[in-house]
Amino acid sequence: MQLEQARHRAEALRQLINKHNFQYYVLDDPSITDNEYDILMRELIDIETDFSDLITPDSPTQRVGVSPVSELKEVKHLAPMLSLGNAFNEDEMRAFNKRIKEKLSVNSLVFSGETKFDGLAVNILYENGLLVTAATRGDGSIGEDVTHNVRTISQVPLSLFGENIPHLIEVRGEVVMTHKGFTALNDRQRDKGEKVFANPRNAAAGSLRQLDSRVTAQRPLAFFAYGIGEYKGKTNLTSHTSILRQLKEWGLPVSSDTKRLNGIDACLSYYAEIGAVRSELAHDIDGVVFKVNEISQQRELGFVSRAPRWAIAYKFPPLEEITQLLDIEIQVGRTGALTPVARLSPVNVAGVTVTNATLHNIDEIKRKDIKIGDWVYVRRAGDVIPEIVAVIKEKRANVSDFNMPNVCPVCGSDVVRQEGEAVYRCIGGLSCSAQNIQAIIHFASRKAMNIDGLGDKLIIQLTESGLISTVADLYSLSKEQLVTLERMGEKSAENLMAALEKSKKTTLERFIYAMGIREVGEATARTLAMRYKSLELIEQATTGELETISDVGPVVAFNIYSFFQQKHNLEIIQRLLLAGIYWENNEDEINLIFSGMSFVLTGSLQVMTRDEAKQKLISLGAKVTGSVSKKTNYVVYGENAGSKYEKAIELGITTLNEESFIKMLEKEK
Ligand code: JCF
Repeated sequence: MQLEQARHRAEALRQLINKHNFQYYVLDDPSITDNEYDILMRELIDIETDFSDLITPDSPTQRVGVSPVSELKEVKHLAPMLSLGNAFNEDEMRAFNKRIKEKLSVNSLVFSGETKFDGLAVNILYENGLLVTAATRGDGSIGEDVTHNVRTISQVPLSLFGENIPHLIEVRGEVVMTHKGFTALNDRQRDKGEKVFANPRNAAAGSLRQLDSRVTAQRPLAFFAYGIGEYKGKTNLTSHTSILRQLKEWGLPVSSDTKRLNGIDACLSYYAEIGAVRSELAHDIDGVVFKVNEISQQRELGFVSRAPRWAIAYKFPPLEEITQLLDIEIQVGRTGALTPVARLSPVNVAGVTVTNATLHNIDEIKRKDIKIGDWVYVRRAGDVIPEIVAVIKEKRANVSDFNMPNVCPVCGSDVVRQEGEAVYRCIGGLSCSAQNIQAIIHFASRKAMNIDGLGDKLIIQLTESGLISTVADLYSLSKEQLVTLERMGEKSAENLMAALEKSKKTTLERFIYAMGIREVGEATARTLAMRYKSLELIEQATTGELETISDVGPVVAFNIYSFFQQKHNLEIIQRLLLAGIYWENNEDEINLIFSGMSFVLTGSLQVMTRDEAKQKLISLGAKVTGSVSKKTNYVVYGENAGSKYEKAIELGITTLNEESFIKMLEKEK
């Protein structure tokens, strides 16, 4: 290729790639596939390898990082980077409102509201549209030069595009890390035996202040612009919201949660709205920033020390706190799996007192190097169970190692760990009261025997009072016994007795599922019921025979076989049948309503996935095929259904939209 030709092609590629970068990283709306993007990148890299003079500082190839610097140099900001005053409650917000209304002698005010990202503030200087330097906030006047690192953040444009590009502009924003990126980074760090970060903010800061930008390039950093500093150029920026709009038009990422707000009450509602969705956001935020929207009013208000009078951060409580790990206890589940649970010194995390955190399994404890007595960061993200993020090693003193017990803490049976499994199990089976309670809970559950009103708490009450010890005992309960329980009235006792009676009529598949055989879920239970049609035959099946059933592998076959080898289990089954549990012994009872019928699914379904619909149909005896023919009985179509739908119409086959399909399933239940 000739130099001139290469120059043109490289320029075109850069523009194209930068556009796709913007669509992907800023708008979150890519218009080409990753593969197509890679091909464009590849071509540009090839040209720049052949003609190194053509490499420009804003080339998208220049984001991979460069050789390490020896230290971070100092950079003086052209305009100082301000800090923000804080408000912690409504009164302080109203005082802020009153203060500025008086200063401006106005009756009403328009604010802008935005989420306050919990990351690291940076100042990016663009000259004639090109990224020149990027610096941390530092003390507000002088920061550290992190240009080499900020260049690796895909969201940050290396050159601005669009209209009215100023001769010079300082863009202010926050470098952050998503929760997802943070978790993945910490996992990688642990695997490599390197430092883990306590929270996304620290991880973002650590990543941004790297000397080696090739490391930064591997870190999942994001950037949001929230304002400008020094500015030289034509301007029509008269409000904060217009600044944000303009930044976005130049290709800078701006938070989508920004809102123009009329008066203080609208601000307070906005704060509540953001607070309600805070835990669902991809990034940590530590509050909401309110600004007087009009720039002319901002000028009039001015500053107190280093903070603008016209802005305030209304803070949220932190989602993460430090507390001490007092002990690690073991919970025993239905299948005997032992789960370690952290007992914490009670700590209030964003309004909720946290005393426990899940530790998942021993591998997790080892990975995070958690020891009893450690000081730890606990984090509450959304509704999920609180988690220990990391240990504060510096505070470690008088700690003890945690080991999985050799015997079950509930029943004293042996504990075993199968090869390749992370899980330890108590082998006590139903003689272990913990497993027994979970087994009864499973037995009574909706998809099993469906005993209405028999919930977890009541089952624990019944076992602890000695009224029942196995599922078979449920059917010998009397109303007189039930009313002796705390919080159990006449009416509730009667209801439970009726629910027990009603549950006696069941199906073979429900009954098998209710037994709680390990790894025998609804689907396997149904298969077994359809295949054998009788409990006696399943009881007598050998592992070899069971393995011939599709979806039943050696492990499940063994689980089924050994379940029925145990005398205890056979006795319970006997007692249940004697108590009057029954099902019809013929095929019809197994609800094969679509037996012999052929279905085709096409288009995208909204309520269930196509796979779920397929499983459901198969379980009801239908055949689900990929193409429409004269033998097809029904075509179920979702959105954007194409040729299969047309073919069905052509052949005069009944078509069902999703709604009618679901209605049909419900009617047939
Ligand atoms: O998101 C932020 N962390 C944030 C910080 C947003 C803003 O609008 C800010 C800020 C710090 C100072 N505005 C100023 C003036």
